[in-house]
Amino acid sequence: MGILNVTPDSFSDGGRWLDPSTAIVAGLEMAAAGADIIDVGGESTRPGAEPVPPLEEQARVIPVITALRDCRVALSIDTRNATTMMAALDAGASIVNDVSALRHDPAAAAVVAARGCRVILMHMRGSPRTMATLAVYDDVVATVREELRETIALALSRGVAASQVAIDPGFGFAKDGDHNLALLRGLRSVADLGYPLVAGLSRKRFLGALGGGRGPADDRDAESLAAGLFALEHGATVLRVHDVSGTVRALRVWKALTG
Ligand code: HH2
Repeated sequence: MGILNVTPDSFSDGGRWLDPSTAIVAGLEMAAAGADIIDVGGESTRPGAEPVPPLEEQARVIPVITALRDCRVALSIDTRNATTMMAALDAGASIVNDVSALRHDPAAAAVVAARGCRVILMHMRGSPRTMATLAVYDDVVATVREELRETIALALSRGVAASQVAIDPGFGFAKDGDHNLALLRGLRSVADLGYPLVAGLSRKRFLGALGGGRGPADDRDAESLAAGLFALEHGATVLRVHDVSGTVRALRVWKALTG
């Protein structure tokens, strides 16, 4: 899953694709490089980020989704807002990626249930503005697993079908560096919930710290690849990445070796 942030302030590619024509070219390049999914987002969810009004979010993402709808790659919309979900599904997206797991907007679950699209339910506590203060766990793996189980049950109780659901442990969302590392080591236990598992590790700060680099976020692709391959070996089915070309080439080698 290639990441296409049509935002001025995303943590690693903010401002790069804000002009729709550059975003569309970047999306086509991701498709040509071998992405299976392109995840289009119009609101940064980095720690401390301010919410973006849904109409502004839609003005950023809808032209990009409309232009990419025929590129034979599945499109997902990275949003917490029900009206943006609807507009994106109408424009050609087939997957909803909601970092709030359908909790931020009370109308979101009904949209996903009615449209029958795939939905990624990610683990987070609070909102991007408040989550850093909520990173408190005795056993982060067991707790994230349990909270994801409750999140899935809530979505199902609102009419979403189990066959629509994928899950994501939410690396960097209400977790500190040690939590992220423990969660990655214990990923198999989250995968054992039995749903397709998305891992969003790309360029996250804890990987930069582990790799010893002090550079900017867009200089963390080597660390991201190492962590991504580990995630695949421990139950992940989708890697959400900024560097599609490098990841696809690494995966070809990995698949040739592992069968
Ligand atoms: N991480 C980010 C955004 N959306 N969605 C899922 N399912 N999993 C993630 O880990 C995830 C996500 C944050 O990364 P990015 O989109 O690069 O940055 P920003 O939120 O600043 O736009």
